[in-house]
This record gives sequence, structure tokens and C-alpha cells, in this order.
Amino acid sequence: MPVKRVAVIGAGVSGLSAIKCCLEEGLEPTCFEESNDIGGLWRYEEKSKEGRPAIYRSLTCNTSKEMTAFSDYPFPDDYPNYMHNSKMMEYLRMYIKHFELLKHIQFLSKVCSVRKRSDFSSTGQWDVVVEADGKQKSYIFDGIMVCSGHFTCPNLPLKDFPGIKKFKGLYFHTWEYKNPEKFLGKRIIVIGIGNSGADVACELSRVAKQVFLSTRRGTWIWNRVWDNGNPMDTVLFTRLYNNISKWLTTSMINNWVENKLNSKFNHTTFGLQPQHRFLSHQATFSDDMPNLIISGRLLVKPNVTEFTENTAIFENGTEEEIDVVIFATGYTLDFPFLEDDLKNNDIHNSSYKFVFPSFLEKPTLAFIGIFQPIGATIPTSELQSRWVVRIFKGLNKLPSQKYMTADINWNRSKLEKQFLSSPRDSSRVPYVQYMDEVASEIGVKPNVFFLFLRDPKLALEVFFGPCTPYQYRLKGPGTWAGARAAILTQRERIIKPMKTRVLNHNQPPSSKLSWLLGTCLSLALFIFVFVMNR
Ligand SMILES: *[C@@H]1O[C@H](CO)[C@@H](O)[C@H](O)[C@H]1NC(C)=O
Ligand SMILES: *[C@@H]1O[C@H](CO)[C@@H](O)[C@H](O)[C@H]1NC(C)=O
Ligand SMILES: *[C@@H]1O[C@H](CO)[C@@H](O)[C@H](O)[C@H]1NC(C)=O
Ligand SMILES: *[C@@H]1O[C@H](CO)[C@@H](O)[C@H](O)[C@H]1NC(C)=O
Ligand SMILES: *[C@@H]1O[C@H](CO)[C@@H](O)[C@H](O)[C@H]1NC(C)=O
Ligand SMILES: *[C@@H]1O[C@H](CO)[C@@H](O)[C@H](O)[C@H]1NC(C)=O
Ligand SMILES: CC(=O)N[C@H]1CO[C@H](CO)[C@@H](O)[C@@H]1O
Repeated sequence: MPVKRVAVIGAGVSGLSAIKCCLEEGLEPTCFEESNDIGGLWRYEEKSKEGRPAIYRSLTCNTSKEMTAFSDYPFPDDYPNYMHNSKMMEYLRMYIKHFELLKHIQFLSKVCSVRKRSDFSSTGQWDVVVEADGKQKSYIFDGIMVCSGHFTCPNLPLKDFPGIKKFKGLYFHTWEYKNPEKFLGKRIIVIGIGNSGADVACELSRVAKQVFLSTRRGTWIWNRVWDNGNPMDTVLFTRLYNNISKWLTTSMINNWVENKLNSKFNHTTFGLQPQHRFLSHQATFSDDMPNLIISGRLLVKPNVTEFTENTAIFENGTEEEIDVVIFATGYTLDFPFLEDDLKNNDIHNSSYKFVFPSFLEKPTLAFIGIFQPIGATIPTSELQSRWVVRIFKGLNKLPSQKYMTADINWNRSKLEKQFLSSPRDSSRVPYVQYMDEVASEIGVKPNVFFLFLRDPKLALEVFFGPCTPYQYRLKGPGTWAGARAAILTQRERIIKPMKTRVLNHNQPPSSKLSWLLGTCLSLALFIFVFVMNR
């Protein structure tokens, strides 16, 4: 029986594209959102609410706009490359207006439980209980898309920090942090050096008396602003690099990146040098941190072994007076509404491509955007949704359970070898590789060679340029007529927002010869890559 009615749980970025993909395939989506508005993680609120994601006022996207867009809805050209959260909300509001998604969302509706119906093995249907207005209501759905995100349940490992209960000052998780105002002149310690830890420590170190950043293993720091001022992801996440990386060993890639990052500042001198290699663990985005470390506003410290009433004692025996402790210790996955077999199974251990739990008799439940792509979330979860709705409708089939389990185990052992065993790393996948894999399932992966024969200009941009989401709208189901133009104009949209002081004086003349040489080299490389792959 094909799926018709679909419950979408959550109206964040993943939920919104899930609704849109359902509509595209003629399904009937109902989206249940616990709060009173869309946006999920991206909606800033003055106070964090339990069970909801939360962000600080200054939060800025860590992926650039051309890499972050929905695949058939580019950002306006005057939007900055790295957006403040309020800009992201503006974009999401334009998106739901343009595709008329609002009428499919029920706000202030909390999903309490999602249970298999007794005839699940034949129908694949689910009983869904939703609470709204203090009343519970039951629904029957043919398909479920879980889009509730993975930043809702803060991880606060207090038991690892003896003495924290005795500590007289303030302590809390970054989930509760909003802005630096009330921390003027304080002595603060931030524990953890992930993206939030780095952001919060840098922001506070401008106003606090002193900020300490405690890290057990250190980290690699990379930048939003890459060579020549280009957004990092538009430079590194290309088909060319994805292709080249297949011929290099992991350690060659690590050497290259680590040298590059160390040439900006020496990670050993700055006290950040980790034991692990670059690819083994999530790196931290921070354009500011080296400036704040070198100016002494931010001091990098080792593990805290103990807190006293007003100090922190570090692993090497030093002790510092502290007024505030901020735990930037990440999040745990939490799906309180799911059945035990879905909830207890670590879903990354048992989901095919992080989407379909492989042990269900019917593939009528999918996780969308519940993983950690090394790249933007919007296009990855959108592509997952495009695949899911086609599976729901029976237009595409999943492989056998045996194959899926083997694939999951194979990938897991590969991940375990490559990454540190940390919850964050169990679901990390390189962006281009993952997008291509899912795109191949539904036949929307561009074939660069055939494209080259038909439309060389486009093919070169697809191969050498940033692997933007529009590439997955060039062919197959869900083709978008604007995709070609969007790809050919993407570089203009990258520089447009910075053209606020247009220079009239002439640029130094660049030689025609070097341009010609560059073009010939690119072509040669392109042909070489193609030949190597035959
Ligand atoms: C490399 O690029 C060629 C041409 O686009 C493509 O056919 C091939 O699949 C790519 N290989 C990898 C490993 O990405
Ligand atoms: C970084 O500094 C350390 C000493 O602090 C030195 O041994 C090392 O060679 C430097 N690394 C690079 C890449 O310059
Ligand atoms: C850091 O300190 C905590 C608390 O004492 C301890 O549980 C943890 O194992 C330490 N980590 C390392 C890497 O030493
Ligand atoms: C601990 O680290 C501090 C720098 O934060 C350094 O001055 C001190 O010598 C170190 N102490 C030990 C015992 O290594
Ligand atoms: C997930 O896989 C890891 C590594 O094999 C294992 O240690 C862990 O117990 C698994 N978790 C579940 C819930 O199956
Ligand atoms: C951006 O930050 C989020 C939150 O820390 C993280 O999950 C994601 O992996 C980061 N993106 C990239 C490309 O590293
Ligand atoms: C995401 C990922 O790493 N997928 C890999 C899982 O394993 C299959 C082979 O069984 C690979 O083709 C995928 O690339």
C-alpha cells in the first residue's frame, strides 16, 4: 500500500524541506511543531525552553550561503555569505511563503508518541498521539519523517567535575547562553572547544576580565574566510577535490590541511595542538580565536580536575579564581516520542545512510537531518527528503535488510578507524560524497562527462566550482529549470554582498597569457581526471 499521509515532526530547516518534498510528490504532509513558529534551531529566543534547541544572539552560520541554500531556492544575491541567524530566519520565511508551506504546519502541537499499528507488517502504518491545547488527539499516518533535530538535549557531565556542587558562582550549559552583557568584568571558564565553546569564549573575552578555555584534547581551528577571502566551503567542497581525495591517502590529506592551518598560526605555540589528526575529529570554526589568544584575552587551559568554592584546579596543578563556568559540552540525541526499539538503538548504528532504520519491516519511518555532514545541513536533509518520499511512494526501493546491515557495519568500522570514538563522530560524512551517494539513489547525480559534451561551460563549473545544491536539480525527478542559471551565476552572488564600495580605478593589468595558461591547465586536469576514472 503506497504511503499517502505523512507526519513531519518539527518545523526546523529539515521539517520545512520535508513538507515541500512531500507536496512535490503528491503526498499529504502534516507537520507538528511544538513551539509557535518555524525555524527550529535558527529562531533566536530571549530565553531557552526545555526540549527546544537554543542559540545565542550573535550566532552566525558556519557554512556559506551558496552551499547552504535549498536546491531550488538560492539566497538573494545581496545576502552576506555567512549569515547571522536573523537573516537565516528571513530566508526561511521567504521559502515557506514561496512554496506555500505554512498551511501544512500545526503549531503548539507536541508529538507524544509514535507507535506501530498492530497491522504494521502489512500496512506500515503508525499511530501518532499529538497534544495541543492541553488535549491529546490520535492520528493514523502512513509515513513518519522525524525532523526534530539533534541540538535539543544539552549534555551536562557534572559528575566528571568533582566539586562543581560546592562552586559558589554561576554554572550552566551554552544552550542557556544568550549574550555577553551580564558577564562584564567577570572571570569565566568555558569547558569544551567545539563550535559553540569557541564562539562563546571569543565573544565573552572581549568584555570579561579574563576568559579561560579548557580543552582536554585540543582541536584544529579552521576559518570561514579562506584563501583570497573566499568562503571556505566554496573552495574545499568541490568535485575536483572530492575526486583528488580518492587517490590520496588519509595521511596525505591530513598533512596538507594541517600544514595549511599551522601556517595561519602554530597550533602548538597557541596551546591548541590536538593529539588527533585533522580528519579524525570535528574541527572548530573560529576566525577570531587566534587574535584573542595572541592578545591574551583568552587563555587556553588543560582539563579541569576539580572545582572549589571559587576556583578551578587544572590538570597541571594550577588554580584560577573563577566567577562563572560555562559548559560547552555538546548535546545528546533524544527522541522521547519514539518506540523503544527505535529510541534505544543508537540510530546511527542501525540506519541506512543515517535515514532508514534497517530493522523495520516497512520503510515508512525516516530520520531527516539527524547526523553530522561535514558541510551544510539544509541541502543534505533536503536531498534525504527527496529520497525518502520516493521510497514512501514505492518509486524507489531500498536494498534487502541483509545488504543494508552489511553496508551500515562496513561504514561503521570504516568510521571507527578514521574517527575518534566520540558521539559526534559516529555520524560524520564528507559532504560531496554523501550528497552524491543519496543523489545516485534517485538518479539526480550530475554526470559531468555527458554534461561536458552537451554544455561544456556548465560542466566545468560543476566540476571545478563549489558543489552547490543546484547541481542536484539538473536532471532526474525534481529537475528545476533555474538550476543551470543558478550555477553559472553563483560566483556573482558570492561577491555581490561585498560590493558596497565599488572601486573605479583600474585594476593592475592581468596578463592574457596567464589566463590562457590557467584555462588550458584546467582543461588538461579535467581530461586527466576523466581518463583516470574510466
Ligand atoms: C571523478 O570525476 C569523474 C568525472 O566527473 C567522475 O566520473 C568520477 O565518478 C569521479 N570520481 C570520484 C571518485 O568522485
Ligand atoms: C610550532 O612551534 C613549535 C614550538 O613551539 C615547533 O617545534 C614547531 O616546529 C612549529 N611548527 C611549525 C609547523 O612551524
Ligand atoms: C579530565 O578530567 C575529568 C575530571 O577529572 C576526568 O573525568 C577526565 O577523564 C579527564 N580527561 C582527561 C583526558 O584527562
Ligand atoms: C601549568 O600551566 C601553566 C600555564 O598555564 C604554567 O605556567 C605552569 O608552569 C604549568 N605547571 C605545571 C606544573 O606544569
Ligand atoms: C553502536 O556501535 C558501537 C560500536 O560498535 C557499539 O559500541 C555500541 O554499543 C552500539 N550501540 C548500540 C545501541 O547498538
Ligand atoms: C557548524 O556548526 C555545527 C554546530 O556545532 C556543527 O554541527 C557543524 O558540523 C558545523 N559545520 C561544519 C561544516 O563543520
Ligand atoms: C556514507 C558512507 O560512507 N557510505 C559508504 C557505505 O558503504 C558503501 C559500501 O558498502 C559505500 O559505497 C558508501 O560510500
